[in-house]
Amino acid sequence: MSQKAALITGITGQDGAYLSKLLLEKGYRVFGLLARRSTDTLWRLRELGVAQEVELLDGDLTDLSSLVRAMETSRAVEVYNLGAQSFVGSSWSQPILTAQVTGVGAFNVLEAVRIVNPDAHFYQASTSEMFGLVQADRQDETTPFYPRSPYGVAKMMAHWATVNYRESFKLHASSGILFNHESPLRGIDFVTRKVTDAVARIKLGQSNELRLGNIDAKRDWGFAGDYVEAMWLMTQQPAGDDYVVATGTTTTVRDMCRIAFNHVGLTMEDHLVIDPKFFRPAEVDLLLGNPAKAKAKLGWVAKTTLEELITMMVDADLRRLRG
Ligand code: NDP
Ligand code: GDR
Repeated sequence: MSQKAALITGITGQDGAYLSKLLLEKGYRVFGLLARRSTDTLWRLRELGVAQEVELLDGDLTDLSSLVRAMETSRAVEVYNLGAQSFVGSSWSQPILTAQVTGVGAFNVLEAVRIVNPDAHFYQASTSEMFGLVQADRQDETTPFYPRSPYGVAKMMAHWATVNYRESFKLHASSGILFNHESPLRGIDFVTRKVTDAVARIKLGQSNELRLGNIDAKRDWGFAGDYVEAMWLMTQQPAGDDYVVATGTTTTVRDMCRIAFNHVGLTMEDHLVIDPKFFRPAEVDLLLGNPAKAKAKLGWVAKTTLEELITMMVDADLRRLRG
């Protein structure tokens, strides 16, 4: 049997790196869309030892022609749209860019699939940010959406485009409504990695404080390595569908932070400073997912606890800072 090809947008991001590794291990030929940047963006792929094995194609989510070429060159039978302006905080300062990359970008990928290979199985990286303003104690596939950031609004467009292309054109299109997932490869702006990096620096005497915004917010945090398996399982199903992917437990930013400080024998209260600069114009107060459908239909469950995740990230930051 010939080797299956997959195309990943956002291959240089956290999830792109873990998904590349997973698909390579499964024997896929892995292609990735590489956006033009003036700085090196391949560090995550190198970190997981897959930078030489993936095949990178120049392109941008805002450029349909580059996506059509990427589909033609890769002959992909599975397409994972992970590319996005994914930092919620920046979406208030760059709402139009976020809409174009994160919202219209998904339409562009769907169009490229429809034009080049409508039989390809498509995965959209949707998000618990779409639930936004709390309307249920636990969110599942039936919970109404109420996005609270330009990022959440852009992701709504991408999500409904996915549903619509499934219904209009019979594409095998799935939307994974993933709750927060983290790893040592997480971008430094996101709160878990900001915390683990700061804790490691304080432990090594390179810094003394950590400045955060709203530490009362609650998140359902899992490990990115577990979550990319759910993405792949969705594209293997007989038909496309929507799935919530979460751990089913929630924790405040405060308690997540305490785990990190405790792990290295430091007291959080000695170093944590609340800085109004990091509060958001509108907040998502509580995210707590119900992954029952993913368990029942995909056989997927989260394997990593928050304690294991945060200690793994602190240890990785300590190793990195020690050089
Ligand atoms: P990252 O921010 O780590 O990665 C984003 C990726 O998108 C990078 O590869 C980036 O490329 C690429 N990208 C940005 N702009 C463009 C563009 N104009 N054209 C092409 N590529 C572009 O995100 P994650 O890996 O954490 O998340 C993956 C996806 O899942 C995202 O869509 C995110 O919104 C979504 N998501 C993430 C969750 C999480 O908790 N991590 C939860 C739910 C959904 P470059 O490196 O060049 O900037
Ligand atoms: P989120 O993740 O917005 O949930 O989006 P982030 O880690 O940025 O924030 C989580 C919560 O922590 C609070 N917070 C802070 N956040 C940051 N980044 N920096 C701070 O200093 C700080 N202090 C408090 C935030 O207010 C928030 O409540 C992530 C992204 O990966 C999205 O792309 C993805 O869709 C969602 O997760 C699910």
